[in-house]
Amino acid sequence: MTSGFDAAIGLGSNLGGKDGNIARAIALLTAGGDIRLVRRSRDYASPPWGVVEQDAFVNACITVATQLLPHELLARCQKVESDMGRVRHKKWGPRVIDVDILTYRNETIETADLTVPHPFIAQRAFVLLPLAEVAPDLLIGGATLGQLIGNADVSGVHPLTAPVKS
Ligand code: A4P
Ligand code: MG
Repeated sequence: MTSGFDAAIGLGSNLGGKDGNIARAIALLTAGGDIRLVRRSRDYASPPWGVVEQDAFVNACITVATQLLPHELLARCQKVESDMGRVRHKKWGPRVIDVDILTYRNETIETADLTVPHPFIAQRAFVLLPLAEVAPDLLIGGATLGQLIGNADVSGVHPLTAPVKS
């Protein structure tokens, strides 16, 4: 484990009870005991990125401690998505829940089904702002989250709730 956690995970929802979906996904992901929640960010409201003609998102990030290997963790993230009834229609389209691995220890992974760090972290304020709450010392491609936030378009991305004590 580095910095008190093994992986940072991003969650997003823009269908149904969005903040409830985020909370349920975190509960499902950590229910088995082999993925332990270290920190949870506030929920953030954010305008849709990529495919813009869709409803606004709620996003959050967590850090977890786990001995699962990266592909095992990916399988668990995808199981949460399918258990919550996610149907894949369209890339970057509406979803009940999206659970992405943002970082795994200090590893760089480039396989057909897993890219870590997640490729668009630097461009996505809806990832950078909650990630900075739970992993303030993280470096992405050598840059601090503060530097990346300084270069990102953070307009419209704002916290929904009071800080969650950890
Ligand atoms: N995959 C590769 N690397 C990873 C990783 N690090 N974590 C593969 C998780 N999955 C990873 O994902 C497609 C494939 O990516 C998976 O089969 C997995 O093997 P998907 O979840 O099926 O499809 P997707 O979500 O449409 O694509 P993707 O690339 O995950 O989309 P993103 O990048 O998550 O973007 N706007 C706002 N405001 N907030 C959002 O949360 N999300 C998206 C989706 C678009 N716009 C958004 C938001
Ligand atoms: Mg995804």
